[in-house]
Amino acid sequence: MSDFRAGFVALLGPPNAGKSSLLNTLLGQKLAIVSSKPQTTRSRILGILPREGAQILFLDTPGKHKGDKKLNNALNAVVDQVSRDSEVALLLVDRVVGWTEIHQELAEALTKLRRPTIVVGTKSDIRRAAESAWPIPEAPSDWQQLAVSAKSEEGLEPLLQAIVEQLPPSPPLFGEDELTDRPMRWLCAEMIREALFDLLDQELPYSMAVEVLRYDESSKRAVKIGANLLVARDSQKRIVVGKGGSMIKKIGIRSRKAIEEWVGHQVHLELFVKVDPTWLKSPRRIEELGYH
Ligand SMILES: Nc1nc2c(ncn2[C@@H]2O[C@H](COP(=O)(O)OP(=O)(O)OP(=O)(O)O)[C@@H](O)[C@H]2O)c(=O)[nH]1
Ligand SMILES: [Mg+2]
Repeated sequence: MSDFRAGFVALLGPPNAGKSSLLNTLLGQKLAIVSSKPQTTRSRILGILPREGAQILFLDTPGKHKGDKKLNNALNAVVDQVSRDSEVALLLVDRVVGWTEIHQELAEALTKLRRPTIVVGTKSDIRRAAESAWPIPEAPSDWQQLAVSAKSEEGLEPLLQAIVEQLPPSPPLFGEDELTDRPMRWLCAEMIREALFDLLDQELPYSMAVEVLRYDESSKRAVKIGANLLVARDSQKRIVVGKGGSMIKKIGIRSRKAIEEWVGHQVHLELFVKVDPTWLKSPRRIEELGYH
């Protein structure tokens, strides 16, 4: 056991860099929700990967971004905290987009923290990505760079080896069968949020939150779940409910299927749309909803 290694590995980068997709692929299981819209992830998400002789504790983070709203502040605070708490950092660069101002900021912060950092070029399966300059010229020259694709799974094994080399000697920090520290209620809320990103127009999911109020496994037939979908305004409620309830029905079906797949059991899901103009403005409420 003495040469066992374990530690926290931060997944950092701007919105849409592919952090959550990479986490899911590395774990071989969906833990973090993914969408083509930026700023999908709102929380620090722990994903535990056992390896021969090592335990890698990935921390997915919200995309670092600019903006001065209360939610942006809370999300950027998560990024800063995870940067400080981790032993190794992965700085993800979407190879189609390249190095940005946000990468520069994150790189400077990581240098100050003296955090061992690996630059990870993502989405290498896309032709325009594969044709982009490599290694990324703007990244600090003493940092290792590795290209991966969460889709084709290329480059994952070398990345895992490089991470393990940087981990400190430590006994395992979590139990062997554990996947995450997030409770079931939170995972359900996230699955519902993913359906919102899939089905609703560009801006709306950003002003919405999901709160699972009931998670009841006492019935043999189905897990009973009740959740509130919070919107900021009446006009948004009308869109989420849809004509004759058509949209909320779609959201319900899509979320239920995702949750059933996850829990491996039949699910009875009840959704309520609730106007709550305050949640986006209250740091306490943002934390209560699990966005930390
Ligand atoms: N082709 C391709 N697309 C990818 C890959 N990885 C991620 N994507 C796509 O890129 C988009 C963003 O992926 P996410 O994993 O949600 O990105 P993220 O960095 O977690 O984004 P935020 O949570 O918003 O910060 C999604 O549409 C993904 O399907 C990849 O390896 N190849
Ligand atoms: Mg994400």
